[in-house]
Amino acid sequence: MDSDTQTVATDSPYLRSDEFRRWLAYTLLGGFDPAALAHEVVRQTGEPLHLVEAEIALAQASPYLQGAAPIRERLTKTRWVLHNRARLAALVPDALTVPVLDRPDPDDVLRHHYAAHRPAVLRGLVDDWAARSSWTLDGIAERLGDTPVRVQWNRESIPDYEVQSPSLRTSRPFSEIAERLRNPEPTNDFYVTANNAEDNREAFEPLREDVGEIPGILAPGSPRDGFIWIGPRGTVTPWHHDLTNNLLLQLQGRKRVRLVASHDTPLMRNSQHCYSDWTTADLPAGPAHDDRPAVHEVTIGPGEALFIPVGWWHHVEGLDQTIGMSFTGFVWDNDFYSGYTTFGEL
Ligand SMILES: O=C(O)CCC(=O)C(=O)O
Repeated sequence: MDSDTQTVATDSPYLRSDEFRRWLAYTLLGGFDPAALAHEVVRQTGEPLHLVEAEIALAQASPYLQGAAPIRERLTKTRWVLHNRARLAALVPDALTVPVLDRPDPDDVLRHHYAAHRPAVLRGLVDDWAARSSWTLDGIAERLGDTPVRVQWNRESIPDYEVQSPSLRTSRPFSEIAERLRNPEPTNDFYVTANNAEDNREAFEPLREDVGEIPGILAPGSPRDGFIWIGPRGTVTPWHHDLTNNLLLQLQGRKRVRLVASHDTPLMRNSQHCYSDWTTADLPAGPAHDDRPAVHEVTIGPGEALFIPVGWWHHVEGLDQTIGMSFTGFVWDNDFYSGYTTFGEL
């Protein structure tokens, strides 16, 4: 280790600041060309070129940065592996079609979707459930009356309502929620979501007797513990991925779901936990282009369930007033949560 290079100081307090040095390390490790970087820093800060070049040389000579280089190389290699998967998946003409399976054999679901890590729409799984006919807005309103229900409220007041969802959580008598739901105007301002599930366990208990089983796919008894989703036309659940495999079931109304394969995670602008910085308009359905991943699109209606593989990105829009459930209690290994550690900034 050369101690001289570590102690060289430039004459610019800004270039010597921790903030600039953190940014410089991040940018150099990201693979930015050092010469181009020097000119960019001069352009943005007005600092003299020779001082900027000296600071960049100091960073490049730093054993701290050199020690991090293999991590960058491993990341680059992982991205290469994932990009190859994306190119191979795009080779077939129906690459963006989400298959629809009618009353599927659980073994086919396991073989071709769960273990194969590919989404599918599953039909005919819940035809015998009482909830198929009893979970209408009027039916639920009658049973719940004024029972307080946890709901995401005032979502339209902040752009990152999903990330900030704990701060938007409130309780309202179900009768008040039902009244808002009866207004046909589309809105994303309120939504009973899985985030409210724990708080709503007792409130929704009377409804659960109408929930049946999905034999061979969900563990016996587990559907009753599923998450309940109730929202107006116009809800938008922004791009994110789950930490488990998930089955999203519609009982009333349609949802349009866009999906991006987990192998395209490097393109998902994932700067925090499971969220993406892409907006609704940024990623319409279609093949990959420029820095955008291939986007699948499917609409699910009453009685249909979408299997969303763990780590697959999804974006969900309520095309109608919707009532549905989601489940994670599969009969197959679904504990991908306990190995997940990256809850913060990425
Ligand atoms: O139905 C929705 O609005 C979102 C469902 C979802 O994203 C999920 O279950 O992870």
